[in-house]
Amino acid sequence: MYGNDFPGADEGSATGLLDQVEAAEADLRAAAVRGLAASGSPGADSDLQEYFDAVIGADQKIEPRDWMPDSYRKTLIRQIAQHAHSEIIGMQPEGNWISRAPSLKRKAILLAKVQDEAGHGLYLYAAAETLGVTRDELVDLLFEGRQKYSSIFNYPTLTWADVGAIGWLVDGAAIVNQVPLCRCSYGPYARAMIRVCKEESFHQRQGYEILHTLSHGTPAQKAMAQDAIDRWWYPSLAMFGPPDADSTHSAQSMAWKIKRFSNDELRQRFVDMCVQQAEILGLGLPDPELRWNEQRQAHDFTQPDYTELMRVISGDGPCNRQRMDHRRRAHAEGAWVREAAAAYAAKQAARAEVAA
Ligand code: FAQ
Repeated sequence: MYGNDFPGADEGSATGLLDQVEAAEADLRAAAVRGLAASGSPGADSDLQEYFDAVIGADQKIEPRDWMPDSYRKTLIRQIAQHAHSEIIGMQPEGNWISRAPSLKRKAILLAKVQDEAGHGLYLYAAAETLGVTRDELVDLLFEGRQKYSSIFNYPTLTWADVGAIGWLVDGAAIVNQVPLCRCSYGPYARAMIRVCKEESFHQRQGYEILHTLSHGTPAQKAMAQDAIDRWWYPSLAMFGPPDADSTHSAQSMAWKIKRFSNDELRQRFVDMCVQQAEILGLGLPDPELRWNEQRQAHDFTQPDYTELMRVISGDGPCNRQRMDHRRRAHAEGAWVREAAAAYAAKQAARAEVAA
């Protein structure tokens, strides 16, 4: 189970998703070369809103230097910050298993994976900073409860198989959600997403490989893998957000080409992708209603419990308090690192000034 091990290279498969990331990357480069010549650039008196709409309409990128409506900026800050907080808090459930991984090799892989998530958080905070906020401000907003992080990270990791289920299902859902974000209209977010998706695809494979190994091990190991999938399936489906009818931001975010597909469209895509992969794992998905619908050319499935999603989002999930306490503690304990880095940067800047 290494390398290009997911079956098929169609739209929904993981290999197909990686192809889509590469296509998005090529389009980003082409858009940069093409510039805005086609729509012209705004003169002193031209209508900035009209120019913004033209850039979005022509599938070009809005860059930090460009004028943008305040509500576009606020929506991006909200989504990118929530995404960044999720990557950092998302280190906790798997970090819980670094010291208990079953072998040195598993430990090294998991350590690298969790470090990657830290890196994703950093790219995303940096992308958010291009919109005129600082990382400190965003972290304060999280601590004050005014910004969110993904519901999924409020569930506990009870066994080693949960590390496999997080890789396969949580990183899998993250990729399905994030591949379209590689085509987001805001340049810095789209560029960050390309790198993040390439790494997430590796993460998904490592989770899948853990589950494959367990599923082909002893009956107890196979049962442990099945139990993990049973517990992570519906929370993973809920990651895509409320159903379209209840989604506050989708319509506007899609009009601005921040989001390219609705929450329900992406959830459906994820289910269709997982069914075939579960068969190859030799494990089941815990939904008796799951079946192929010939007419829709998609699987029918049971929706996650959206009341539970709203409860978890509002702070009442199994691990919300623990995650936030840990995040606060880690931030406080890391203060000396931030101070040392700032002192070093100031010293370097002073030296550069003397040399100039
Ligand atoms: N959890 O109107 P919509 C990862 C909120 S990264 C918490 O539909 P929108 C990698 C939403 O903010 C996972 N809150 O919102 C990894 C809004 O509240 P607000 C994170 C949620 O923005 C793997 C309200 O509900 N990924 O897993 C959730 O159009 C393993 C109404 O919702 C991203 O952040 C939820 N599940 O669509 C790391 C991707 N769903 O702000 C470590 C980028 C909804 O008005 C280990 N984000 N809400 O108070 C997005 O694509 C979108 O923001 C959605 C939500 C799809 C999450």
